[in-house]
Amino acid sequence: MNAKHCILIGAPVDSGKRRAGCLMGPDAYRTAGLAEALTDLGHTVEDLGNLTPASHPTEPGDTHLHQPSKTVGWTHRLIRTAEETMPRGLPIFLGGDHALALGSVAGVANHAAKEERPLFVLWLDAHSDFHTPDTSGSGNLHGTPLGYVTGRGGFAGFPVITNPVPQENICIIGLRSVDNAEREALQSSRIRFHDMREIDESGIAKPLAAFLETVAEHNGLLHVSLDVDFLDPSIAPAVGTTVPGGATIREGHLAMEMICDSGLMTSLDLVELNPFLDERGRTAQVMVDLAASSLGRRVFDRPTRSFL
Ligand code: HAR
Ligand code: MN
Ligand code: MN
Ligand code: MN
Repeated sequence: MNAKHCILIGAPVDSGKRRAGCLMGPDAYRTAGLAEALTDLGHTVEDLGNLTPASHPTEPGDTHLHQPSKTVGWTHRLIRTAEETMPRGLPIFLGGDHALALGSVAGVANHAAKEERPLFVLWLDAHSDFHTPDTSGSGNLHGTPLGYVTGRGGFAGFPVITNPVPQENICIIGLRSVDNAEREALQSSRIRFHDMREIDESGIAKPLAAFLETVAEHNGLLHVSLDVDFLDPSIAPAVGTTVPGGATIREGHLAMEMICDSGLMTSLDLVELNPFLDERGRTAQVMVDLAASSLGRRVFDRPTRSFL
């Protein structure tokens, strides 16, 4: 693949849920050799280090939400960082929990609007993360980024979404834990979603190829958001919200290899890694290997131009 300028952005966001530990994620990816893997593939790598949230008010006492002010601070910081890095490379957001995607996706969407190109989002996750603060039973904002970036209401105090991602530009793959409020909202939305039952029956390549074709047809930008819990906990235990029955190592790599072959990916999130729950770094390593597959690591070149 063409050499890219990869910009590593440490985003030690830990405010999106109650169980702590995702703040260690960026350094675990560095320790597992992410920069070296990308350099070996011929890319240039720039590491911005670890960001901090923009200044934010103290947390309100009167809400069911967990640390909304801190997540607002992160969202401001990450929108600006996405806008700054997109024109000059391929930003890789090293989480941090999935609340970082409120900012990464919103910022990338602003860049896409400036370029007058549509943004597409591929969400690889056990969960749909389509809540609003009002529908979230847990009050954990890592369950809300797709609600936020599509412009659903209820995000008082958060940066106003100026460029909502159209629902039909989103594809979720890997679902096996969806709350009732999300299920209803998803089913009446235009989001494409594929649960593990469907992946079991027809494989992961078919829905992914169809989505990539759509992105290519529209000359879109493609943001990929890879949640550790997309993978089965037997291969990726280091996540607070394990759900059995996830993607296998080969399903994960096939998805990333197809993304690579498409040449479409313009930004990437690696989220929800909690190194405190890992076993000798193996989950961090799997995530680094998947990122490498998305950026060209392979055994043999495949000359085909089609996505399947
Ligand atoms: N839907 C549940 C909630 O809102 C669980 C959300 C968990 N989200 C993640 N990221 N772990 O996908 O609380
Ligand atoms: Mn998620
Ligand atoms: Mn998840
Ligand atoms: Mn591979």
